[in-house]
Amino acid sequence: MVEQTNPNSIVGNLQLVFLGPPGSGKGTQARLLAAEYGFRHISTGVILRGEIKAGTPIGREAKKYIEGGRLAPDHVVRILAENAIKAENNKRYILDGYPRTVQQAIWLSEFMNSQKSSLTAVINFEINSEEVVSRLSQRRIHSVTGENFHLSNKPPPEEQAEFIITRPDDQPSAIRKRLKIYDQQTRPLVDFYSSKNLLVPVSASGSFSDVTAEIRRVLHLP
Ligand code: B4P
Repeated sequence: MVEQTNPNSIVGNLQLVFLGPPGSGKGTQARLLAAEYGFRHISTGVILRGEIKAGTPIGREAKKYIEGGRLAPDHVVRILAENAIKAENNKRYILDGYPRTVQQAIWLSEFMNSQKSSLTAVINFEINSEEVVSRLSQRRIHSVTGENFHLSNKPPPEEQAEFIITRPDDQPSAIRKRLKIYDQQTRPLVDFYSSKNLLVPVSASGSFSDVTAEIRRVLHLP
């Protein structure tokens, strides 16, 4: 739990990482909290998909990794993440899905030091693999707005059916690969941030509002 006496002061200073397996709801919760508290949502997944859509050299390099369920190369994501953080000018933001490797975490720490800034907390989304597989296999995306849906928990609107797609990395073989990669490359960050006293666990297996309430509680958000 993050120790703060004045809940309003922390809203002004939040610099968070959302860590967790694919499909644990990092993006969903980041969007909800950003809308409510007005801090910026920096998702490397969203940025990478934007580069792929725009057909940039970075997007062309990242595409073959992401769509097959692998992580984009560290050096590619580093540039995108640091540019996005710099644009925020040390204000409040959530890093959703960055870092995802120990190398990225070391770079992030060096970068934040160079900006005279530091992380407030790393929210660790705890959830079991069965729940994650069920969520990802039911995730659908609006191909124009990028909005996320879930076939049972947040069904896409029927009148928009022609725009609703399944992400290439949400195919069953890619989901299995992403979970394996999470265990090998991202889970070590739990110990990394725990040893720095930054890790704040939350149970991510409840409903949308349960998870939001728990994040609010651990961060003492009003
Ligand atoms: P991301 O776009 O970050 O997405 P994600 O990890 O798949 O999902 P997230 O945890 O945000 O789950 P969501 O809210 O959507 O990454 C995609 C890919 O980009 C990565 O695999 C990687 O290849 C690449 N990438 C990104 N960052 C990188 C980095 N730093 N380094 C290298 N590569 C990188 O929720 C999932 C589903 O569950 C949705 O359908 C949602 O509606 C549903 N859901 C959410 N919360 C729920 C709840 N409480 N109850 C029921 N359903 C819920």
